Amino acid sequence: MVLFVTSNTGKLSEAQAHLQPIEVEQLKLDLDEPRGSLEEIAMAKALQAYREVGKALFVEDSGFFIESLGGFPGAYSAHVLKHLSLSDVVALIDKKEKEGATRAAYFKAVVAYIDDSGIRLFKGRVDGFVAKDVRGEGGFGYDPIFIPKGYEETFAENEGLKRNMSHRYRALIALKSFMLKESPS
Ligand code: ITT
Repeated sequence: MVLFVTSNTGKLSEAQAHLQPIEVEQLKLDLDEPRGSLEEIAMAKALQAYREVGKALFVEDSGFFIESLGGFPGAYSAHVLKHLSLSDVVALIDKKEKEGATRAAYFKAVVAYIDDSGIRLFKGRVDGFVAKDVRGEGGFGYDPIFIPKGYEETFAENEGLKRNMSHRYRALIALKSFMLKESPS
């Protein structure tokens, strides 16, 4: 069993699926979120959580990076969705496209795992585009406006597609193989 410190139920259910057969339990802690890169934020949160609970755990910091906005919202992704709707984001990217920019975007996840032997980072990324409209009911966050490269549906329209290629899947598969190597039983 491993603790996942998060308040995001979308992240939690994906982590429970990706880490099987390792059991994942949610732990809600009110952690400070420093400004910085996903790596810096994930490390700081993992250290703070470990100081509080003293048990093996991981945190995951992720974000949606839009090329024409210089990577924004990135580490501010959760915050931005509290103030803007997904259609606002699409409208902004439509405007940028008219000015000659691409619709390229990616998701990135950084998992920080910590136990008594230290802290380790595992990363994943998936590239694609900002959709022309908000589509689909599945997933969470920016899923209804993200189309992975080579496909036509958004992650929210096709959760099966998301399952095996997402940034979170890639980071957590790396964590899983590390954990199974550490304690194979
Ligand atoms: P915790 O910190 O409690 O884990 P959070 O949602 O605040 O939850 P982050 O600070 O890492 O987590 O913010 C990540 C945001 O990036 C998330 O809230 C979404 O808006 C977006 N995001 C990350 N992964 C995503 C995914 O798989 N699909 C859609 N949006 C995603």
